[in-house]
Amino acid sequence: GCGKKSDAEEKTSEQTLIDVGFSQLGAESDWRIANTESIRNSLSNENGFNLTFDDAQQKQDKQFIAMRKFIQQEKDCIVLAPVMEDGWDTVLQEAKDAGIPVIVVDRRVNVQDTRLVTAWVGSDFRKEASIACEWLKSYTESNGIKPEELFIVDIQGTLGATAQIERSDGLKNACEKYGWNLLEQVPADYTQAKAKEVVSNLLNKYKDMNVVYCENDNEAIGAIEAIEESGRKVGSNISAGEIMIISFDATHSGLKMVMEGKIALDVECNPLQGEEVALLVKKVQNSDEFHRYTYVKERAFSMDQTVKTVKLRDGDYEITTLTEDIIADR
Ligand code: GZL
Ligand code: ZN
Repeated sequence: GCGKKSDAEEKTSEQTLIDVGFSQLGAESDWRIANTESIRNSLSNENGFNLTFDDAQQKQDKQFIAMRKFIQQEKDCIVLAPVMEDGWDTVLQEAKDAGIPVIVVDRRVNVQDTRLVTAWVGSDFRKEASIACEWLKSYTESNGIKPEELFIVDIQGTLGATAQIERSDGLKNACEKYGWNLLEQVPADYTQAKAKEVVSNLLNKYKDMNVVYCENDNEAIGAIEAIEESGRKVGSNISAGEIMIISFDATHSGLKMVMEGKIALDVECNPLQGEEVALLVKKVQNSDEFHRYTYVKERAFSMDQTVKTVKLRDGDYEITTLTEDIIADR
């Protein structure tokens, strides 16, 4: 009834909280922090959940420990944000044997038996890479830059993560297809510090490097620091000797750099998966029909006016010109 809940009602409403264990891979980037916040806010008590959170500091072994703890605690459901694709078969089989559904978010897992994963919510990283590479192709054509004049370095994310595999492959394939020079692909674990160190080394090694493809914004910030400290300029005017930065995530700090013309293109990777995850957990819990795979929406931002749309397999893709209010609400 309305008004004050009776003790009995209070009791049952306590019992009906869905008991969820969330194994988050780490806190390595702004994207990750936003992802954690989104999921924790959505899987709240008032939304009907009792959430146990674990941060594995980017170590897969710590994720295994967390998963086994959740299995031992007989959680109703486990949410897993896997640090890399491989190695999950055993612990996911243990969860299945315990009758606990596992919902994977963000990156994917590479398992023999796909039934070990009840559902997945995340981004289409391959599409993100093709948006970036098709934009670069259009940009060079619109600005009279020959393909063989591009000398690209790839600052990779955590090796083995779906985002890394697919963003790196997308670039590699585009370089082969369009005749761009791919100088080197170097891992930097999605962190600013590692990217700064890696790009400093690459600057000494390759005088002709003119495009830095960063697999997230934290790496882009580190790359910009290294480039500016070496006396070079970042920007879009490759012919004038500027080094072009392409990045992913479109975090607040990344978009500020786009606004300042320091990042030429930033492809969004939407971390706000909390609502989708909460919906999925409830549908799985109530045996309602649900989507096995859910892709979150993403855009791409640039201040450059020469490329408004790019052609992708599934049709034209609009490049969003960045404005202050878009940045404000990040
Ligand atoms: C992508 C996610 C990546 C982000 C990085 O969905 O896995 O991990 O691009 C984050 O910022 O560290
Ligand atoms: Zn459907």
